[in-house]
Amino acid sequence: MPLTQDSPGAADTRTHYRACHLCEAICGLLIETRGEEVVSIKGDPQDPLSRGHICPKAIALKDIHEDPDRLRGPVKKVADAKGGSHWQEITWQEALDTTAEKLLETVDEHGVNALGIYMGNPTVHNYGMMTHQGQLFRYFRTDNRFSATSVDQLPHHLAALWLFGHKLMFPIPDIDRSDYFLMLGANPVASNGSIWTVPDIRRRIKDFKARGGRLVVIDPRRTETAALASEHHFIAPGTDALLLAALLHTLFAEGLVDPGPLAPFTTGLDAVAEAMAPFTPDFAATHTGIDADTIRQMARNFADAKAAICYGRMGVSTQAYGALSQWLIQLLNIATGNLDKPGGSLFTLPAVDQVATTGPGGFGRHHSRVRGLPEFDRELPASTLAEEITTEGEGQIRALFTGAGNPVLSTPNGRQLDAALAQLDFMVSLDPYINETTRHADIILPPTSPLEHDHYDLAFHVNAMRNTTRFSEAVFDKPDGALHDWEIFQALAERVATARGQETPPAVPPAQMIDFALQAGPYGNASEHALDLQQLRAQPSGIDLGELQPQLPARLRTADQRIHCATPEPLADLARLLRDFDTDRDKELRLIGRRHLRSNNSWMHNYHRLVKGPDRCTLLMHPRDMDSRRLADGMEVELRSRAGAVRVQVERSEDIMPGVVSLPHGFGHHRDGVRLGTAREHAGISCNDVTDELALDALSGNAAVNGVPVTVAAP
Ligand SMILES: Nc1nc2c(c(=O)[nH]1)N[C@H]1C(S)=C(S)[C@@H](COP(=O)(O)OP(=O)(O)OC[C@H]3O[C@@H](n4cnc5c(=O)[nH]c(N)nc54)[C@H](O)[C@@H]3O)O[C@H]1N2
Ligand SMILES: Nc1nc2c(c(=O)[nH]1)N[C@H]1C(S)=C(S)[C@@H](COP(=O)(O)OP(=O)(O)OC[C@H]3O[C@@H](n4cnc5c(=O)[nH]c(N)nc54)[C@H](O)[C@@H]3O)O[C@H]1N2
Ligand code: SF4
Ligand SMILES: [Mo]
Repeated sequence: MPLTQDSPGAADTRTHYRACHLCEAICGLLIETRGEEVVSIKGDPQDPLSRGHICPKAIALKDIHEDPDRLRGPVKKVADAKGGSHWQEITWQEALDTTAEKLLETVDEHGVNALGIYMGNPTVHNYGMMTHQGQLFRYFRTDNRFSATSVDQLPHHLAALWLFGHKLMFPIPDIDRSDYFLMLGANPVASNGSIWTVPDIRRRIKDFKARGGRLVVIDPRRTETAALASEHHFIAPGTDALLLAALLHTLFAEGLVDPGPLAPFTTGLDAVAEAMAPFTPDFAATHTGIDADTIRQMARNFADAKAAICYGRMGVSTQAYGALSQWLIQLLNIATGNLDKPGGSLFTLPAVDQVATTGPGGFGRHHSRVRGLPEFDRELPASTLAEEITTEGEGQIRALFTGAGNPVLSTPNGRQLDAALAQLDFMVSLDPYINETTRHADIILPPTSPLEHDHYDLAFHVNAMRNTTRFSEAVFDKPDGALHDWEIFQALAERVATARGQETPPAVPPAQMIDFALQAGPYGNASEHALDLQQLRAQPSGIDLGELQPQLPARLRTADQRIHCATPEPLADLARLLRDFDTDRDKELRLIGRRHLRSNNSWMHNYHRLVKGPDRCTLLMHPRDMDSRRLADGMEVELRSRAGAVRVQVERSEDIMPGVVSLPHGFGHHRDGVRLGTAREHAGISCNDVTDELALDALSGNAAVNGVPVTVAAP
């Protein structure tokens, strides 16, 4: 229950059960409050998934709530006499009326595609944004929709759609029961896991190894995760598809392919075998930097393990062969019978089952106007947003809606987008901060703080390594006059409907939708659990629904409930891979990213306890590469690509592969008008001022923010 006391004393201290929504690990928290103050934040040992785990970011929930820079009410940009502008507080009535009017005006005058929409990552961490954005956007069926998906997990969705028939059918690594784990391009010890909700990963890796499990990490950097691994191999950025194809090549060549129980409903492996023929371990060795015998042995170890996992994340998704790599990863799991097997990778059965309740997703049904890039799930690649704003003609974006996103810092060639946003006729942002992106808005609509609304992890139970379910009440009452994200969507939808002479959509709170979905779900009315919201409210640490279970073929959403391995799109993409690596590649340096435990994309640099300490926005470079360029540790260097250049401090490191440099993303808070006081003191520079909007995975349209060719020199 939310707090209501006016004059709290020590006796009024209350403990709230709450999910941390900051990352995909969804840890259970115990938050102690006294009146309006958060007194302490601890891990909830009773949480069946996180078992008391917590990371330093959770404490920042207090900082977010109390941050004086966080907007408490809507603001509009007003021009000054001197040609500048300032922000003026306005009423919700004015903010919502003006926004609805401007959006309608844009589409009435210029057609529906004149409206662009960009939704950022925190959308999936805030269930009201997921349940209610459709209330508004159904009135604006624009082709120009964008999200963080296309700088992130788009290849995972495609592999899931192609092989299993639904964009959300992600195979989840069952580390607690596994013997062998091949991990590519992921650093869960820093990220806490992604498309793999796995709180307390450090302990799980230790337990896995103590049981004799072998963790093999493939990464151009010796990461925090690599440091815990049984084996770590450097790999040249963007060459994972060659390694994965060579692993499959070896399995086929040595008769190690055995899909086991998957065989009766799996087709197309013969065609895959044929397609893998040119991808020998020797070919892969030349380009990846991992020698051929090591690759062969890796394939044998994978096949020999009682239960094995192949998993890849950002490093393999956001690179030139993202979709191909994710498809090959699942083929390895399938070909060795490790899919749908305890200790391998399994599908979840979440209490609110999005696989059953959302559409499967589609690909390439329309293309972007300027560059002809394919849509996925009705969204276009974010790398094309700037040119869709600046290129004149029918369908040019003139008004933009952004929600919970910061594409100026998070999408390739952010500087170009930064300039493009300035030329919009109208921009509105649903966001609590004036950041690098929202500073361009005409109106900012700030929602309630996270602790002021209730919470259900609609997205992350789908990706979790154990089936659990949990509902969190709001910790604090909503302040007078404040609106939740979902209420803002609802209020805008009501105005648009009224203007269009249509019936206003009913306002059903997200919690009520979850109640319906729980009852209709796999543990609902038709099951012995008979779950509903009331039960979840009564057990705020969460309800354990058990380990992941084999579910195939019943769970498959392909038309004939089979896995068709010979997927035409990635099979055809193998020709591109072969062609690209047929000749010796240029010897340019390659830029990759990196994440830090106390950071979260672009938006958590405003909390002192998360940014204090040494500057983290440095360029890691191998001593060999520094010496050949006569660079000294700590020196300011110029990092340059086709798209742009930045000055950054170089940091000497043996942990990075020679030929590779690494820079975190999400910094660059120095820009004019950004109202993030603490972040500006640790401004750093934006990695995405160097990444290239033309560097894409040609198959999926996903941004290739890893493996960008760059030069580094003394300025
Ligand atoms: N070079 C490079 N670029 C990358 C990446 C990389 O590894 N390297 N990673 C990519 C990835 S994986 C991602 S997901 C993207 C992220 O890209 P984005 O989603 O565009 O950016 P975020 O930094 O997550 O922006 C979060 C914004 O949401 C707001 N916000 C937070 N919570 C809420 C809320 O509850 N409601 C509302 N309305 N707003 C909220 C914050 O104030 C902030 O403005 O960046 C991508 N960009
Ligand atoms: N602390 C913290 N946690 C986070 C986030 C955060 O910003 N900070 N962001 C959240 C989000 S939105 C996401 S999507 C997840 C991401 O979760 P992860 O994918 O686990 O995190 P990253 O650190 O991006 O890991 C990518 C790894 O790929 C490596 N890499 C780069 N290029 C290549 C390549 O070509 N091949 C191979 N094999 N490896 C390569 C990088 O060195 C890096 O170690 O993290 C989430 N959790
Ligand atoms: S690991 Fe993620 S979910 Fe857990 S406490 Fe840290 S930020 Fe929150
Ligand atoms: Mo992400």
